[in-house]
Amino acid sequence: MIQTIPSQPFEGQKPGTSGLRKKVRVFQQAGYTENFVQSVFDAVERPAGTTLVLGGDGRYYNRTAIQQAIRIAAANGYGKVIVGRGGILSTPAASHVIRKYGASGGLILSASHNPGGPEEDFGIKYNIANGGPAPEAITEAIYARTQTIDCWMTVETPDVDLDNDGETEVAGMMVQVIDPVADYAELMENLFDFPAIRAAVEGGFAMAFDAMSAVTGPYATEILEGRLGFAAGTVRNGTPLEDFGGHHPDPNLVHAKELYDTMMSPDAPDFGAASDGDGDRNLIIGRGRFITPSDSLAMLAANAHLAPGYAAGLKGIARSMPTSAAADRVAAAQGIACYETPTGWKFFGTLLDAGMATICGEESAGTGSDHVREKDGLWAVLLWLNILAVRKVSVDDLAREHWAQFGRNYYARHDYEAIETERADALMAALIAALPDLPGRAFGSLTVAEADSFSYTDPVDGSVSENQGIRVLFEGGSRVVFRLSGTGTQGATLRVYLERYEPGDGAIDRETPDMLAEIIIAAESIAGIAQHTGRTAPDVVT
Ligand code: VG1
Ligand code: CO
Repeated sequence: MIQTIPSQPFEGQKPGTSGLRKKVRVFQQAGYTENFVQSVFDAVERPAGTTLVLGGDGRYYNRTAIQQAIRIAAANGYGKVIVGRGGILSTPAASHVIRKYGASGGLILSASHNPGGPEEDFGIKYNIANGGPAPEAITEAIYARTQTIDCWMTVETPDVDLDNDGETEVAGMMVQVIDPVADYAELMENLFDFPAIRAAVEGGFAMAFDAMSAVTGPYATEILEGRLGFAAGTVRNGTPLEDFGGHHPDPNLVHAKELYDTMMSPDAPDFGAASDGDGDRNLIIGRGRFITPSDSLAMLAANAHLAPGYAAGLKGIARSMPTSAAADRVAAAQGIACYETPTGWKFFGTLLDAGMATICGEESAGTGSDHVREKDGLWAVLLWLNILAVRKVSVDDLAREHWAQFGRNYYARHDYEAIETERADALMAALIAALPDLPGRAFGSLTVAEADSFSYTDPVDGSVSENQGIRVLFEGGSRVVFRLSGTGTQGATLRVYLERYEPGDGAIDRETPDMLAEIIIAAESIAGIAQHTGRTAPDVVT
């Protein structure tokens, strides 16, 4: 019954910041997806007869890859596969399902905010038994296996019906199709004060949620409209589409512009939010007030105790290095630790498992807590709703009060996309070479205090991750960070992260571009972006 199919390694099956991401056409090559899935099963820890969770963001190729993975799992001795109906599981929901049902891990099929469709992107990510992304030691082992693999195993069986809940046997393995929303919705109801939010809604509080034709649609519709009583139509673009309607399911001011325009208009609802392809990112916009993800992390941390799930307070906060230091000030005020990790959710797992951090966040619109081991878009939205319902203030007032208390970290990220890889590498190499000479140099009124290549030693397991981005810290707390993206599928993407701190009694009510103008000029002088890449302006500013 089990078939062993001879194969040869494919180049480049190296997981990046968040799994293996390539063009659909690449995954469609004969044996490509199978090689990678087999390599995962060869490399990871999985007792015989264990359970695998399987689901994705519904993008093009999701169903094909799921049927392949089911057959390969059956041939490799899994006892059970739990799969979301329709092949759907948001990333945070998959993390929860892994934890709740004691699976040894899960395959999440997603390229997150990258566009979908036959000519666009697909991705596969493995999460371990704690529900979180595989740490680097495991992704390295998977990659090593892809370089030596010479066969993969499968079983011959018809496709499993993914559209009806229930159990099917596949070559001695059980496949259970579950409601992708139910477990997750129950978890949210346990963490947040749903009655308080419902009361606010009854009192006229209104919101707009853009699901961006991606995986969060069914979750948001059930929770926001179904359980919290928001008006029908609150969730826009709520049906997951294989190509996300031709858009990038990236909840930022560029790709969620319609929502932004709604929120800046005179008849805006009280609250606006969006999430990404796989449901782990969030965008928060109040009426007339955009909240940067870094600020959102800080504001949520400062107010989390208002939600029942966090009433006992926070054990610690963790943020990725390029995320602004706004959360650090909240941690200091609460007398708890703030950890600075490399980019990517996998670095939060040990801190969450060890009970050292409760809330984590990234500047890229990822926020989450120890309720799962992934960032969680709807969770962030619900925590905001809970806080607003209890405090009965507008987003704008909450933000102003926060800045007056803690000061404001003006922040923006400039992305230069699809640069030729050699040019991007040359830019980074030149930056690294220039590091020793930077301290003491002046750029306009800014003087460099310190400059380094960020290296992280995990405080729990001692593992070291080097070359995680170039930091240039100026006197007075302003900063610029340069790093190359690890999620793109075309050339290189240079990310330039800009930050300036103003104390609470300073200029906290200015426009971000004005406040960052000098740092932007300094970043160009330091990195020679135009000279190296030929680009004089970023493609995306978030
Ligand atoms: C980006 C973000 C990072 C995030 C990662 C995965 O990585 O910067 O913060 O964790 O995407 O998020 P990079 O290497 O391209 O900068 V998701 O929602 O795409 O899974
Ligand atoms: Co995502």
